[in-house]
Amino acid sequence: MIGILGAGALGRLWAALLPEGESAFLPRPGMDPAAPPVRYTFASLDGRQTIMTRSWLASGTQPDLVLVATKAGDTREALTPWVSNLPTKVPILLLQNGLGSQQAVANAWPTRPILAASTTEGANRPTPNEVIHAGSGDTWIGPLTAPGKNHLDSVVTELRASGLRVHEELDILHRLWQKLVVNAGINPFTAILDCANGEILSDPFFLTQIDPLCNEIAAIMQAEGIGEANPKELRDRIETVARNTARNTSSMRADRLAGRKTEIDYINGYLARLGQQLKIPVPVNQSLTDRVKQLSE
Ligand code: NAD
Ligand code: KPL
Repeated sequence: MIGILGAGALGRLWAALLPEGESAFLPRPGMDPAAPPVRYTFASLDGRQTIMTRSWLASGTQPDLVLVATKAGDTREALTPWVSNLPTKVPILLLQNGLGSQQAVANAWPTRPILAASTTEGANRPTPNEVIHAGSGDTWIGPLTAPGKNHLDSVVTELRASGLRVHEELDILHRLWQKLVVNAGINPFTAILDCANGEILSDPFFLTQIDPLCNEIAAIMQAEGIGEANPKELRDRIETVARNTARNTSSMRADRLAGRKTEIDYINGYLARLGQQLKIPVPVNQSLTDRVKQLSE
């Protein structure tokens, strides 16, 4: 049984696609164990709508894998009450965007099999009882702690039952960095300018900030040993994704519009903290972080 922690857009996507009866949501502490199951309408990529009924994990039952689908800022707190009762052999897979939350979990429980995923699947939840599988993508999974390596094969195999494209990635940190670059170069601009991804490309604010931003990120990646990072290549990658997802509302803009806390602390905020530790000036990452926080908090 796969336990899914976080019954939001991504958690409900996995619950909808994994074989029925093989996953259950992990209840929050203190939740009534007899709470009614989670019911929602799930719209597949082809637009077909299905009513899903997915239960909460019954008390006394142990999951054999935990998928953590909370926002980055909630992850460690959400996991804490579960980890103490979870057998040490149960792998924990973190699905968060950005960086910082994954390392916090791996550092808190280094002897547990902790893995992370980087996914380009897209799901959103326009109303509380509706989840849309908005875009198909790829999901790479890799170990964050040494014991995680022993579970990589089995976790990937178990999750392929969803029908999603799931791959093994031994250097998952590198993959998470690639996604971080794209999110750092698109998300704050769309949130600040309140525009779709493609619209940033011709905006004077983006055009004046993108090169200094990519210089900061490349210097941090170099110092952290995350492979070769050429500022021009980073900018090309950011602009290509912005063009390919031109009509999308980014997750950060969506959070801002819905009045939810954004994940800026794990995207540009993570880069700003790392830059300060490494004594690399990070004025652009810091000001983007401050501006997004002013807008949404
Ligand atoms: P979401 O806000 O829709 O879902 C998060 C869920 O976690 C919410 O239902 C919330 O109530 C729940 N939660 C918070 N604290 C909890 C706790 N202590 N115990 C149990 N549940 C708790 O967010 P999402 O869009 O599903 O994204 C989740 C993560 O996945 C984010 O880090 C996001 O960046 C990443 N991600 C999402 C997508 C996507 O398409 N939605 C794609 C890639 C990555
Ligand atoms: O991952 C994304 C997000 O919105 O968080 C991008 C790639 C920017 C697509 O919208």
